[in-house]
Amino acid sequence: MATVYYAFDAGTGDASLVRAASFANSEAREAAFRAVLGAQVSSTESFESITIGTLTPIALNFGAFGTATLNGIGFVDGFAGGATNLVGRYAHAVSGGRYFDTASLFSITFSRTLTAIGFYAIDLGDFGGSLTLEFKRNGAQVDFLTVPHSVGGGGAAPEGGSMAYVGVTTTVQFDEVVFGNTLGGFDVFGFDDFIVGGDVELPYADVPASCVGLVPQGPSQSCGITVPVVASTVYSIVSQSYTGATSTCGHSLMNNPATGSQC
Ligand SMILES: [Ca+2]
Ligand SMILES: [Ca+2]
Repeated sequence: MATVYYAFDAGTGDASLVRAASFANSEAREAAFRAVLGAQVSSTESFESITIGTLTPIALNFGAFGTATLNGIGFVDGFAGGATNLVGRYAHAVSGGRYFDTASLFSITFSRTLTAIGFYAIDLGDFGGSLTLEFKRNGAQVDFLTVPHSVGGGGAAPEGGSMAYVGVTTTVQFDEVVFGNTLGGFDVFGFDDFIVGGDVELPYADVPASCVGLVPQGPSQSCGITVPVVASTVYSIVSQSYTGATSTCGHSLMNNPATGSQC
């Protein structure tokens, strides 16, 4: 199950030279999403260090939350000083101004498991397309949702050139997100300022597939295993308090990380 944090700022139309008049709604929702994540949030991948024109696969950096690879259709574009690409897409930040521009399907594969992702999305739905998010773990779908943005036509405002914030938390860990477009090749989207986060990473062995979805995956709980939240990417288990519902995992808990999960 996923929880979506969404907000929208109207655009000025696809043919406009300027960005949305305000990002206030989107930025307020980002702040609210970050408040939910607390300390479990990565650094921001803003695309500002990636050369304009770079095609996929594109390497992304999420600091303490690992790396990722962006595959599929699209490229990094950029316009300084708050300008647009003249058809309604642009970066979130004024300084720098780089973002990912895509007309179709793409995916981000992460180096670790996560339970949260957030990003700015530009120019959604102005030609009738809807953004979908498929969450995967080890190649299998664990969640799917259609982002609840408005859908218009013809590139006009308010959808044309709009800015939206989309934050999602999931109750099941994922290691890949597939970004779909119901009118791929026709309605083009822009993306910027990705963050990821959520549940702490388990050491050495991940949560076994038999545990996925059985208990909530909260900031301090994974399949009934309580692990500490530390700055390093290496964790050690300090307690083994089983707090999950009755499941096939029973009360059998992860043992020494060196020997893997016994759940
Ligand atoms: Ca950017
Ligand atoms: Ca569009």
